[in-house]
Amino acid sequence: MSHTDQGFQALTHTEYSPEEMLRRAKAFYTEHDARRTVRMFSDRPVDREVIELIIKTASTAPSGANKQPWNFCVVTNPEVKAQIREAAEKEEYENYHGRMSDDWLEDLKKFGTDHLKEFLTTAPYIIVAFKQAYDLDANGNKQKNYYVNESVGLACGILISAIHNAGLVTVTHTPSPMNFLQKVLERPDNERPFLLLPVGYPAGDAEVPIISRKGLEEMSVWYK
Ligand code: IYR
Repeated sequence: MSHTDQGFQALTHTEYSPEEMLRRAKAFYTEHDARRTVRMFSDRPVDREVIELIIKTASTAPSGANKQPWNFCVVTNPEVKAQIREAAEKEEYENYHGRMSDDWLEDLKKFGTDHLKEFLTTAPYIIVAFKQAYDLDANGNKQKNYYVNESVGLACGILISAIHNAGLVTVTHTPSPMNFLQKVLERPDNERPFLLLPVGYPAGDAEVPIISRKGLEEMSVWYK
């Protein structure tokens, strides 16, 4: 984004034949339907360039007034990962032992989750998405951003697709509360942690829960 961005230019657009459109839509769906949230990671290294491209892909998301109110912090340092794991597990212990309702714990049973977050030290990368409630202009004045949660949520969705497209896996981890990430990663006051995503290869023996996705009739309504 540049402050000199202005004016209009002709749209660059690719149109497909109806057959090609259908083929592409099916292929895209099939690819996305194969994505699974994974909590068991391998420590196999992943090229930094792939992670850079995944983040650049996420940053193509639409955002309120094109403010792009996100910042992706990439952690590879084992000591920092260990620090994040220790703080996250401390919060999660409290969540699983009193802060979460019985209904919530019941809903999570089938995922086999607990307060232990080994993936935070095993995965080669941790990406922490921060949202920027405002920017500071050259004079240090606050410039408010718009639809920040929606914008960063969209960017994270595209991030997850890009991770899957590269043949890597992730889990959307939201240690709660997660303000410790602001301190550990030394982020400025206009940034708040939004989502934490470990990224890497799945463990060779990784398992995932047996779950299903809602069908079209369950999750869409078509008006006449
Ligand atoms: N944040 C906790 C609990 C948790 C909550 C939901 I909603 C999930 O879908 C999965 C886990 C944790 O990460 O374990």
